Amino acid sequence: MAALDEIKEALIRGDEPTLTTLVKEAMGEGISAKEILNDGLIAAMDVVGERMESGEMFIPEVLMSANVMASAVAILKPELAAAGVQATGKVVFGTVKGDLHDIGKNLVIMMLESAGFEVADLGVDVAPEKFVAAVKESKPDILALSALLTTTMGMIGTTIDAVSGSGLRDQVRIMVGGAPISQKFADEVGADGYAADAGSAARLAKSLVQ
Ligand code: B1M
Repeated sequence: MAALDEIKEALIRGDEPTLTTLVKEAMGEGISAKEILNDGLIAAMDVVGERMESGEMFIPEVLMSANVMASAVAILKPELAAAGVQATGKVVFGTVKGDLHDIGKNLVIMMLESAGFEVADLGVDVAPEKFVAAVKESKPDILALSALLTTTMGMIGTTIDAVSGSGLRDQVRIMVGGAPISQKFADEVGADGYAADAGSAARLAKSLVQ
């Protein structure tokens, strides 16, 4: 679809004015927010990742695309959240220590909030002891851990061990996700659930609190 291709190109270029105009136009043409997100914005970030890996794009350009994506997501948010229901449970969420990626986390948070969860966002580069302190203090139903790097995914296991070590493991369900994470990895580190994307993360969270 031409509109989605144009959206992809504008995001890859980091061209915010064009991107926000195109996203609004696409919504006006009846393209769903979900389609714009998945087939436009997330698809574009995959291209950005490939170009980053091949050395065609550098960190400042990748950051520009990342920031521009946040503006586009803000436009989609009301429609994505439209299916929202009343409070479903409390979640403490963060990207693990050593990892600065937060676009995926923020999308998952948006979907959790639209599914009615109250979410405390601890941000990025969150140390295991900070997660433990937050679980102790906020008593969430779910602890949600995100990791985007193969070098930081092990920190998910370290964090779960820290929660167990503090005696809180049986008081909270733990869900994990991020590009290098799999169901097998989630099972190995003793998580209660794994989700591959923001939509399935919201479904998983609901199932964990039932
Ligand atoms: Co980085 N980066 N990055 N990066 N970056 C990746 C992840 C990479 C795959 C790119 C590549 O080389 N192809 C690669 C990792 C390779 C690996 O580990 N195997 C990589 C690298 C190497 C790095 C650096 C080491 C680069 C360097 O400095 N040499 C460095 C590390 C910094 C650090 O964290 N310590 C780095 C830095 C950065 C930027 C800061 C420039 C920027 C991040 C900006 C930001 O997040 N605010 C950045 C970006 C933007 C990317 C790519 C291009 C895009 C990530 C993204 O936002 N995707 C990425 C390549 C790619 O993914 N295609 C890449 C879109 C987002 C919607 O998807 O985050 O996967 P994602 O989230 C999804 C799912 O994973 C899932 O749902 C989300 C929505 O559907 N999900 C969950 C995520 N968390 C979940 C939690 C859940 C459930 C589902 O439950 C709790």
